[in-house]
Amino acid sequence: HTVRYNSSGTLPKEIKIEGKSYQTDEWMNTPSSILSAIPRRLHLQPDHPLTITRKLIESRFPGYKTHNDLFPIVTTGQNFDSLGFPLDHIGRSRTDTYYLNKETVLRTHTSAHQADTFRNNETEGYLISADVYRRDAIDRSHYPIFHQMEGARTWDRQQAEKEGKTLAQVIWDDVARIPKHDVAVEDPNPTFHAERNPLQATHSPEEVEAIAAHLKRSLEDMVVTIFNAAKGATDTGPASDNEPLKVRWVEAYFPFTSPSWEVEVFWQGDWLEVLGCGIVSQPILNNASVPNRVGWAFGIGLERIAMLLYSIPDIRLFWSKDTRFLSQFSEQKPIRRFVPFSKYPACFKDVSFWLRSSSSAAGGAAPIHPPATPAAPTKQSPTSTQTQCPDAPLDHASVAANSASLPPSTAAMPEAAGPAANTSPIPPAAPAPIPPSSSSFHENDVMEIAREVCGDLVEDVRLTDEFVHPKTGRRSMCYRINYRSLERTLTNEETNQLHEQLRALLVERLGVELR
Ligand code: FA5
Ligand code: MG
Repeated sequence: HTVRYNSSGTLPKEIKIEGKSYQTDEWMNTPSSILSAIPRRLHLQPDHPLTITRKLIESRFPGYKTHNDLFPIVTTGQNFDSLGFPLDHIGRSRTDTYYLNKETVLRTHTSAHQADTFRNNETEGYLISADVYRRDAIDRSHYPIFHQMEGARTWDRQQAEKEGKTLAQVIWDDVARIPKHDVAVEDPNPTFHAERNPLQATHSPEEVEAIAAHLKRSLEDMVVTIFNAAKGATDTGPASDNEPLKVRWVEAYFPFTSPSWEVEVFWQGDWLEVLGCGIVSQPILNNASVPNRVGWAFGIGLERIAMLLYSIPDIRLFWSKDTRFLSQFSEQKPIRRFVPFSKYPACFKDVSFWLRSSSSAAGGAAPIHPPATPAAPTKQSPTSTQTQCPDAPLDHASVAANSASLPPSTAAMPEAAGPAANTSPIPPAAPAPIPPSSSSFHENDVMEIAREVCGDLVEDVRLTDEFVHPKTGRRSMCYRINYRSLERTLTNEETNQLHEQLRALLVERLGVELR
């Protein structure tokens, strides 16, 4: 399974993944650490919390055909084009998506399999659970690999006619079969809205009302039952704060559904997005040779649900092989709140650097040669020698208090921190596809290098300072790296070594100048 890199650490021309060969090109940006995680398939490991979560959700969709071992390497056609992603969509960029070559990516979502699964036309409903890959931030709720479950349900218009019914009638009959629940779910928006959340031209309002009712009832049933299961099984489940479960629907946007919605669950004082869904874009079904079918689809984050169910505090834990983690979960036993084993000390280290001149100022004010002695910056910034090691851990609140230019603090979960990689409703202005040789700086490259050097020994990477030199126009960035193992105390020597490697790789890969 191991992907072999050349001795220089550069990428080989051809890579083999589970017996399949891929030719790489200048689009290749997938590190060996990611490729070697492919065989893990956490959602299939017996007694793994992701497996338990997957099975719990599957149990609420009886009769749906499950696909749990679809291969993670797909074409850009499957991941983007088949779903109607515009050519300039940010999700296609190399800063957001792992490419093997121009036409081949690690799937960024389970929706990559929608078109193929509809084309097979095996059943009316299906569920696809799988590992998905995104270049993203580093913190306790972001990992470059996570797991999603896709679900879809369609109905055949011609079949309805044969039964002498309208499509809407057939669907409402099915809605009546979904179990009822007693949680008051907030749903203030109309099912569709001409500007914000439009109907598709080929769908009647009656049909969409029926499909939306089926979708919403199905997903509410799933969310309510699994959280009640956790609550009933132990009084220390997700609702241990004794708060009643709060769920709400919000309007959303995806290139491949309309109208679209998201489900949010109230958790630790904030609304947390758990899934996206909507009425399937008819061209997807038409292109899949099932033009008479109409229906809904959803995509849910399995880690997100598992973290809620078990109160798992750090997304890296899912990858742990430590029995202190794994032994706490069992498919046979009721859900119990995860008991964290002792938390080991954090070690914060800063790295500050000047960006390459070519990428330092969008306005082109940057000089070609940096001055030998940069003038004093306009404001105080942390230097690369500033560290807070084990005995003096610095928490994020105090960092925030000390740093005037800190970006909005990364909230508990990614959607609150920024636009999801593949579903940004705002198309970027630049023409695409984005050229691979782009010299501009992207934060995800820093994240990637941190992952490559530290693996799971990095808990969090955040920008703590950024400024543009008033005379030279050069841009300086300072990132704070939080080194922490989930399994042991890191030695000073070890973190110093990691940090030195990280600094060297930043220079090598990004051409930055360390400060
Ligand atoms: C999608 O990926 C769409 N494919 C979902 C979809 C499917 C919509 C079918 C409509 C029809 P999004 O990027 O928002 O959407 O991700 C879906 C869910 O995956 C999120 O609600 C969240 O639960 C989870 N998720 C997204 N990003 C992360 C992440 N970085 N870490 C953990 N979970 C994540
Ligand atoms: Mg989202």
